[in-house]
Amino acid sequence: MPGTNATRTAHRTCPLCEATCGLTLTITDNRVTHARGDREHVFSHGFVCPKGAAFPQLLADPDRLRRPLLRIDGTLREVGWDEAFAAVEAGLTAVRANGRDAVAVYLGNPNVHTMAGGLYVGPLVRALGTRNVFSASTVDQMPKHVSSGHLYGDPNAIPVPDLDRTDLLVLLGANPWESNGSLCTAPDFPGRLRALQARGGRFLVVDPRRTRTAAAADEHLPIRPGTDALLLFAVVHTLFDEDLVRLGGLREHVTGLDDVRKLAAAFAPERVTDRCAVPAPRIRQLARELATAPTAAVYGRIGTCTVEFGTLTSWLVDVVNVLTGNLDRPGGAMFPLAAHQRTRAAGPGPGFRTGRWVSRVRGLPEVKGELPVATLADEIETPGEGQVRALITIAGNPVLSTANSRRLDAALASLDFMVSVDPYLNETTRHADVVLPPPGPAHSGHYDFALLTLAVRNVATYSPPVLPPDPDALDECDILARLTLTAAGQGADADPAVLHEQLLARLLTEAAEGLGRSAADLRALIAGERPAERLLDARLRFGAYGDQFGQRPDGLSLIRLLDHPHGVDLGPLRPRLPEVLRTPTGTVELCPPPIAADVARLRAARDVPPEGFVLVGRRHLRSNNSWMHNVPALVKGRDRCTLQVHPDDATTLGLATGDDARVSSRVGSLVVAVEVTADTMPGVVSLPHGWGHDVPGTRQSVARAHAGVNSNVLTDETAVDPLSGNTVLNGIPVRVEPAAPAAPA
Ligand SMILES: Nc1nc2c(c(=O)[nH]1)N[C@H]1C(S)=C(S)[C@@H](COP(=O)(O)OP(=O)(O)OC[C@H]3O[C@@H](n4cnc5c(=O)[nH]c(N)nc54)[C@H](O)[C@@H]3O)O[C@H]1N2
Ligand SMILES: Nc1nc2c(c(=O)[nH]1)N[C@H]1C(S)=C(S)[C@@H](COP(=O)(O)OP(=O)(O)OC[C@H]3O[C@@H](n4cnc5c(=O)[nH]c(N)nc54)[C@H](O)[C@@H]3O)O[C@H]1N2
Ligand code: SF4
Ligand SMILES: [Mo]
Repeated sequence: MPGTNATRTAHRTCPLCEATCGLTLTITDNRVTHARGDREHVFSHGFVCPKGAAFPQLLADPDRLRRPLLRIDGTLREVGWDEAFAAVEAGLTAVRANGRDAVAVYLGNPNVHTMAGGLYVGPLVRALGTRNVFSASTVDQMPKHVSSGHLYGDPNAIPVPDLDRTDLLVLLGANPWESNGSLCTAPDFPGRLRALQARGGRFLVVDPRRTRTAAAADEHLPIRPGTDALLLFAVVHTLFDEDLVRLGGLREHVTGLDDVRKLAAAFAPERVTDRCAVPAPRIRQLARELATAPTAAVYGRIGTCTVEFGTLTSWLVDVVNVLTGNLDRPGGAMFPLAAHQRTRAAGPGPGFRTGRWVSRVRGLPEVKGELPVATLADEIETPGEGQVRALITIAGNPVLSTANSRRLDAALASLDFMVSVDPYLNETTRHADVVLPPPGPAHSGHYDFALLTLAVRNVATYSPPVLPPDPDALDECDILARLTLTAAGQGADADPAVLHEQLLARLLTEAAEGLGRSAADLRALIAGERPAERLLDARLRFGAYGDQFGQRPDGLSLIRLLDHPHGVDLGPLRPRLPEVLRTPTGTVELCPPPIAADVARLRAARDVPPEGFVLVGRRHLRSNNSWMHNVPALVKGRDRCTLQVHPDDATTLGLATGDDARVSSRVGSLVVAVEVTADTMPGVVSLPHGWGHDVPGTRQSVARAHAGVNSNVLTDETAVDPLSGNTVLNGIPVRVEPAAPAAPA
């Protein structure tokens, strides 16, 4: 309203990485004009990073799609929602004539940052009834799920390091100074590690590169990429060898200890040191430090998951925590309990299985209901029954994010039909026939269904939308609901409210049984103006801290969270064994047979001498995978998409900073500017992922002007961790040479 001062503040959880910081937003005339850290937030206490501070620029991005796009005569044009959904129905129906598996789905990372992703992706996948479900999980953390599935019987029971209370933290392949943490929700992760040091504790970093995290650490142990499983097995070996195993209170909950001891016999520190480049005495000392610290936690992330032995490494992280008595105790590695989760009766469970079906072309096992994205191109390209002919992408950019992306790019171009739910026309969505853009995050409510289950403190925050809906927009929950109803054969014009109520009724039926009340009674008590809010209210009220629909009046509910815009603190993590276990024995099964069976492969690798260069990735604080390079504040400054090369290697190769190098792998080749730095190990070169924005047909003008190169042109889709199907993205054998060799004299 001109002439009136329409400025207000609102609070919202930042959805841009896993740290879940609270933002305080300034809103002027229904525009978010400023963002800063919410000083009163119970978890982030005012912390904000440059991405959170750029929230207003991200929302205002003129390249963001505001209306659906439909391909008409080869050109994407803006259309209304009804026309877009009618085209989706026609396209899917035609392809599904070849069977349900002909339609594939790819679920990208931001699904863990939206309520729509948390609540509606599951129903959509079920309605599609396809086995061709792919996600960013298999270029990320699937090894951790497999390890947890076998160890604890629940692939989502992932222990997190108790950062705020530990005395010794060992980080492998994680760089929270840039990433702000992952599979460990901890706003201001760096501040928490500085606090650890300030209270007399220490942290060590195992990484082939001297990252900012490594530089801040008490010690940096450089390691050859892909060899953390050897290092950790040598730690396990030492713990047994030097009689340092102390299960403490875990004893009654753990089985399989002797089997682990036998497997570890082959991995004495002296046997692995040549391969992993960590001195044997240092490995033995590390084992002693972990065993004798009052409390300690080992934590591994991208550098331990996206590698040749991803599942073995992820498993060994937890094995070390168990053997030193640090699993499930304060200061060790603990299982969070989020407000929307429920505890359950302790006792044997069904356990965890993978491979209930296998992929059609390569026979790769299903894990958690999905197939490895490394085989998506195979499924599209290979003719025969079950061939993928249509794809739905939701919040994903696999053309930049997954291995051998040139091949996937071409495969997407060959599809009969493609739909993307995405706010940008980018490297992936430019192949779509229909693009369905969700509104920006200021228009949607926020609760972190995924990330709060991984938080280093039990907290709960709900942020309602801070701006009213745009009349042309469709909430992402409604977009996914309409897709679900379309896939379920109810028609493109079916009312999404039908699905919203069905999902709520399902939750309330379960709660009603648990509480001995009627679902209708509970329905009458549900609060929330929007579908996602009502589903959240049901989960919170029946959850571990819930008001049980009035039976525990001081318990949590949506209303309670709305009354606490800075979040509700539910306290430090508490021990959860044995309640959390779902294995058939009801114990931590420390030596699961499928994992033990993979140890022979590691033993064989132990003695193979390393040769040539290997490529690893890296993250930068101002990036977020592939999708935030269109925000001017986040790409300003010097070119970040460089190939880091160690000075000794640069000399041998005849390369200097600023020179162009050609990097080639089994699958592809690219040219990139060199940055000579001692921060990377000799023999290891590093290139960030998520760049390469110079392809035709996208609508991201800022990103195009800062294009960079796509590192996944080099990663190999045939290299996967066999147990999880996770792609190997770190430790890629590459050749490096000057791009323009000097003319012969
Ligand atoms: N070489 C190499 N490759 C990697 C990695 C690596 O370390 N090295 N890391 C891997 C990891 S850990 C991950 S998680 C993957 C990520 O892989 P992807 O999830 O495929 O890629 P992103 O770049 O995160 O793409 C996110 C997409 O979501 C869209 N988006 C943003 N917000 C929303 C929203 O609210 N709703 C919807 N519907 N869409 C939205 C963006 O426009 C973008 O298209 O990349 C992986 N690729
Ligand atoms: N700023 C920013 N933040 C992000 C993201 C982003 O793109 N940018 N992405 C988000 C996502 S989706 C994720 S999954 C998280 C990832 O969070 P992190 O895992 O903390 O992030 P990375 O920076 O990829 O750290 C991986 C580290 O592993 C090292 N490494 C590579 N190979 C090996 C190896 O074989 N062994 C060992 N020990 N180390 C190795 C690399 O040098 C790198 O320093 O970050 C999230 N946060
Ligand atoms: S650290 Fe993550 S959650 Fe916090 S402000 Fe930055 S991007 Fe947002
Ligand atoms: Mo990720």
